[in-house]
Amino acid sequence: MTLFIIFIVFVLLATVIVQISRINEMAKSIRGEEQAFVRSNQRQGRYLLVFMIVFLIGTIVSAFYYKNYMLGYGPHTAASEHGPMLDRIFNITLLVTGIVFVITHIALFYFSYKYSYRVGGKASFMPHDNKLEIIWTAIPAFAMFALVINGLIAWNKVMADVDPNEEYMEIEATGLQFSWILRYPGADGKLGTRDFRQITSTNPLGQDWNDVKNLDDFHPTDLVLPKGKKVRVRITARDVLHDFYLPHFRVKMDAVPGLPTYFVFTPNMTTEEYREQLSEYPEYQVPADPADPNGPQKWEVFEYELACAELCGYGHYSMRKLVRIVEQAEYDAWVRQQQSYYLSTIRGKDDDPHREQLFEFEIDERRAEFENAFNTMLAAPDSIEKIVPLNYVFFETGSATLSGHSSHELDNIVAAMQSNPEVSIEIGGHTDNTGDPENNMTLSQQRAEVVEEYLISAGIDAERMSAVGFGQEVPVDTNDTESGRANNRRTELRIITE
Ligand SMILES: [Cu+2]
Repeated sequence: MTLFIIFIVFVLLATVIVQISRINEMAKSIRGEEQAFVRSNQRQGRYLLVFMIVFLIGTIVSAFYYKNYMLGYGPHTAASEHGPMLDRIFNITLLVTGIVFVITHIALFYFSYKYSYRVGGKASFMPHDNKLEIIWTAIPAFAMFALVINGLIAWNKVMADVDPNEEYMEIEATGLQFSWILRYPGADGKLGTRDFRQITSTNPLGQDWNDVKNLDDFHPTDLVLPKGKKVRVRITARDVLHDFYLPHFRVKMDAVPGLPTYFVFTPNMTTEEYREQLSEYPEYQVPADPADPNGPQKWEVFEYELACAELCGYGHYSMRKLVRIVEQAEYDAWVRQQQSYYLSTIRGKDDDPHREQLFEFEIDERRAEFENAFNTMLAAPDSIEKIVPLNYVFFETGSATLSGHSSHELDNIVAAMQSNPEVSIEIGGHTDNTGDPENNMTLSQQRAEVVEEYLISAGIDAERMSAVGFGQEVPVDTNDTESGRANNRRTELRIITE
């Protein structure tokens, strides 16, 4: 409908113009060719003058109306250290071109008016003027030179890479159709190596799991950074061109497949501080959701964002990520909550090259888990059965042969027995419920005895231990059933204190 109306308006306008020119033609023949020409020329001159004034006023009014959307002005100040410098350059360019725009605009229309056709008027003839040539060549050349030099200085500062000796953190952003995968280096502070040939559905970045630096790298959902810390972002793409764009930080860099780029910047305002600043502007003091006038205001729900600034396909719009700038302490807490991609997704799976081996930190974790369970039971009142599950003592199927790094857990028992000489234990053996119950009873007894023998050979007095087989009875319930481990468990300890 709107389109139709616009179409009709254009048709009517065209008709009016044609009619006016017809009337002009007729007037010409009535009043005489020359007189009509003079009149029309002067009228056009006046129209152009009016256009000049209306257009200039319009420009000024709109600039005033939209002033808060100019870079570095009002609520749109930069939230990074280099940001104000870029804003200044944009604004200097705007000022210079703005002045030129106003002067040429006035000259163009005013001269059209001033020199409109006059009967008997004569143009002055000036074939060449060196002085004029020099002036109108030199002034723009000088202005351009100043702008470009200024820009180059800023470019070199903004694009400077980090000095390897200074303190900075490095993260990685990989664009793909249609999302960003962020990668943080984990506790070692170093990003692991990647190889595109290793990209699979479970390994979206092609991280090389043989590189230990990869094992603690994590892929967070949001881009979280500490305020005041220099960040180097490695930027890559997996398929087509994308563009890593953080508008509030004046960060914008293409993500190119096969050609890593980077951007170094230092955020200097937390999300909270930026919101605080926005709260002073009326355009942010309105409800964030127009349908909910009593809901939070626009400044309260403001978030920094990461976007893709390259039209990379139909899902381009969905390449948005939340960016949060927080104080260092909050950042550290956030990092502690993140789980390494390797541990959460790859560990123990078929594509884990380390599945047969136990990492130092896993041994430590298991020790802590055992010590915690042992000490808790030790401190428990004597009225309850003090059962400590041995979650990491494994046996080969249908056999009493220890398997799968069981010695670490057994060593934990040795240590606990040594530091608690008053404690005696009963080692309980179990089996699953497949096979013959009688055989299972024997097997469970053998398993308990294998554990006992291990402890004896490690120097624990046999007097302090007994081994009992429970066959395929479900292990005595402990607070551990929720983890699902009770089903795998083949042995447990019962602590006896006299
Ligand atoms: Cu994109």
